[in-house]
Amino acid sequence: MDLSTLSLGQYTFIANAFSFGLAVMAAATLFLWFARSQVAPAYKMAVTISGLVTAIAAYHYLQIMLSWDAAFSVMNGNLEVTGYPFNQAYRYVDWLLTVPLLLIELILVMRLSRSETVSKSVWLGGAAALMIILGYPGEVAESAGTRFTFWVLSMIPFVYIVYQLVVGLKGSIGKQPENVRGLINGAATLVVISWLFYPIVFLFPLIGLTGGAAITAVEVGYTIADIVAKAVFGILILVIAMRKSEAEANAQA
Ligand SMILES: *C/C=C(C)/C=C/C=C(C)/C=C/C1=C(C)CCCC1(C)C
Repeated sequence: MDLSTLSLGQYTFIANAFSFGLAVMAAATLFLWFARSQVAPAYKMAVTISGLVTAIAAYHYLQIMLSWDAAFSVMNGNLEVTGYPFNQAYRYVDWLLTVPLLLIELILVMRLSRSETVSKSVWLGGAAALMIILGYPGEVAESAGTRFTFWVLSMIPFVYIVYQLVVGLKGSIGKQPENVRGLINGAATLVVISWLFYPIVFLFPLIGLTGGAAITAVEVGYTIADIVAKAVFGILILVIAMRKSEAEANAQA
C-alpha cells in the first residue's frame, strides 16, 4: 500500500469514514448493553457478546484513526507521508476477536442444546479465526500473486462457514419458534451477505483499482461492511432475543 498516492481529499474521506465507524460502534455498544435488561436470562449472554463485539471494534477504530493520523501530515494544504506506517494489523486483530464472537451470538440466540452450542461454536468459531489468519499475509503483501494465493486459502474456511449457515443450520432454524424463524433466517442471511463484502473488497487492488483509489475503496469498503456485520447484526440479535423472551414469558403465563 503506497500511501503517497493518496490525494488530500481521499485522505480526509477515509479519516471521516474511520471516525463514523468509531461513533457507530461506540453508540451500538451502549445501546446493546443498556438493552440487556429487556431480555430473559437465557438470552443475556447473546446480547452481552453483541455489545462486546462493537466495543472491541470501537477500540480498534480509535487505534486505526490514530495510526492513520500519524502516517500523514498536512503542510500548506499538501498531504505528506510521515514515514510512520499505517498499521493494518489493528483491523485483522479486531476481526480475529470479533468474527468468531459474531457467529457465537447467532448460535447463542438460537438456544440449542448445550452439546450443539459447544460443537457449533468450536467449528464455526475456529473456521472464522482460520479465515482471518490466512487473509493477513495476503493483505500486507506487496505482490499481486501473494495477495491472490492467500485470498484462495482464506476462501476455504469462508465457503465452509457460508455452507454451514445456509445448509447446516437449516434443521436447527426449523425447530425455532415460529415468531422468530424468519428473523433468525434473516440474521444468517445478513451474515452471509455482509461477510461476502470482505473477500470482494480484498480483491479491488487486483482488479484494476490502483493507488489512492484502491486504498480508499478498501478502507471505506471494510468500514461499511464492519458497521453492517457488527452493529446492524447486533441489533437484529437483540430483537430476536426480545421476541423469544416475550413469547416464552407468554407461554408460561
Ligand atoms: C466485523 C468483521 C467481520 C465480520 C469481518 C469479516 C471478514 C471476512 C469474512 C474476511 C474474509 C476474507 C476472505 C474470505 C479472503 C480474503 C481475506 C479476507 C480476510 C478479507
